[in-house]
Amino acid sequence: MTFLPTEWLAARRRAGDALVVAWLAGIAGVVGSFAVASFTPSFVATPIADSLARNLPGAVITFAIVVLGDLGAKLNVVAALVLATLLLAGIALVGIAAGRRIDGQLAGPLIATTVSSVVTFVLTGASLASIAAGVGVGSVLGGATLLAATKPAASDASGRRRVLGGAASALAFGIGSYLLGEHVGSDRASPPDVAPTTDESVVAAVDASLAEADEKSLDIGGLEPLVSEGFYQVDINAADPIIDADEWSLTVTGAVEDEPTYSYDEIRNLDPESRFVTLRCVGESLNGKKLDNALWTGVPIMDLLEPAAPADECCVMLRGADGFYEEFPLSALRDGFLAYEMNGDVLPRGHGFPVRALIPGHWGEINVKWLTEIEVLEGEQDGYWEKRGWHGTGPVETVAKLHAVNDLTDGRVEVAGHAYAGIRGIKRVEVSTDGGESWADAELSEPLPGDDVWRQWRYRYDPPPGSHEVVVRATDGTGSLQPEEESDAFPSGPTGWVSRTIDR
Ligand SMILES: Nc1nc2c(c(=O)[nH]1)N[C@H]1C(S)=C(S)[C@@H](COP(=O)(O)O)O[C@H]1N2
Ligand SMILES: [Mo]
Repeated sequence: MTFLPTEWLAARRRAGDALVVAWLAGIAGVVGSFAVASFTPSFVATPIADSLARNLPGAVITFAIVVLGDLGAKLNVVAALVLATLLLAGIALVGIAAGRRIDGQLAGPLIATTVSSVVTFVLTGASLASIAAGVGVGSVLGGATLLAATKPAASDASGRRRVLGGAASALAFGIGSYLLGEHVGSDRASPPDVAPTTDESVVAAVDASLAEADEKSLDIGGLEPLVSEGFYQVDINAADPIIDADEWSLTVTGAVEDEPTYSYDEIRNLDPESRFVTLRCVGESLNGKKLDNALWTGVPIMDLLEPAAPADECCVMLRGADGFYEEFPLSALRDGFLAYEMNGDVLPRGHGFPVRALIPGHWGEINVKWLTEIEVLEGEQDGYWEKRGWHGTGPVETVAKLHAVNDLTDGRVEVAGHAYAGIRGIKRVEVSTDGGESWADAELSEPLPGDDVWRQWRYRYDPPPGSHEVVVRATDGTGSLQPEEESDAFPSGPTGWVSRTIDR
């Protein structure tokens, strides 16, 4: 080993200590923000995750969706957490450096607190959670400085104490802010502060429809009933947007004679109806679980569009409060629906509170949530996903999924799933238990009312000894058989027949 001057060694050690303390400060800042905001748009990592999702190249996003699936969304959040920590740690380093130049022990921590709070506020627009982030950063620096000061500077012990002080402050601060967040959660997401309709005829109709769905559901272990219990959620946001119904409005713009704006109350005062509508995401895998059904209450879109007197134009662009937008033919909008309730409850934040669009028969992506604008267009434009290479605005592909394989007490095997073909409807589902050599009709659940609703299918058989391949395929209401040719979700939705090898 070469000889190193002690001064140089000390400086290197000091720099190392500063990095550790800054890193701890960054973590404390993120923890403080999270403790107050929890996982909402007020949390410092949320806008970073959103910005990654919106700005990464389309190919990267498509890889994340098609190959990584839900893991992709998790990785996005992890990346955002690391970036948020780095950002606050960087500010802490600036604070440490400034503190060394300015007299007064707490100058550095104070600068770091202020800058971190301001930067976090600029990112999130949330005051309390931003202050918590700043105080997190500052208290670690402060703790490190104070404890280090109990030993002469430049001694080894001073450096150790600096790191120890930082770590202790980070821990104390984390616990403190968590407790604070429990009590003053003004930056936290609360469920929408509005009640579902009390209109007796609406409530009665909803109850009757839900009871009908319950009754028509085939009771199959491992298979969602006709009204999904856990409705999938897909959107470009790391945390659900929090929109105040009182401040929200929906405007019709573009190639229209008039540009009416509707408030939440105005929409809820129109004549409501309830409809079953099934949604399916174009980016899911062939036998994925991003296919669900609910009973939605709201109003036909044309009730709001007609007063605008749209020219008979080619298409519309729907825009959401999260910056999402999708374009599709005006003709598809004509049967569209605006929902503000889901299964008899106020529309949950994750599904678009206050109001979302439901466009029958098309892929999920044009069912814009947190809807704020309906723009009538004179020419075609690309939507959010089309700009990233997808073609997900058209009618859905026909699919029969296989989600349940159950052993019956009499030795038979029961296979079951859902089938969906948008507004074409499902006429028939067939099952093969010999890899596609021979086919038999599956039992279908009784159809629910509505133009765009899935069905359940079920088939029971005596399993041949050993391994066999079950294949399932649907025929839609027009008599067309589900296409056998396999294609990936990208760009226009998965196709093929679902098959599964079963060993008995
Ligand atoms: N505003 C907005 N609306 C949106 C999205 C979005 O990211 N932002 N995602 C779309 C996609 S890709 C799908 S599949 C459906 C899913 O609706 P859900 O989350 O209620 O199941 O919402 C659509 N509406
Ligand atoms: Mo989707």
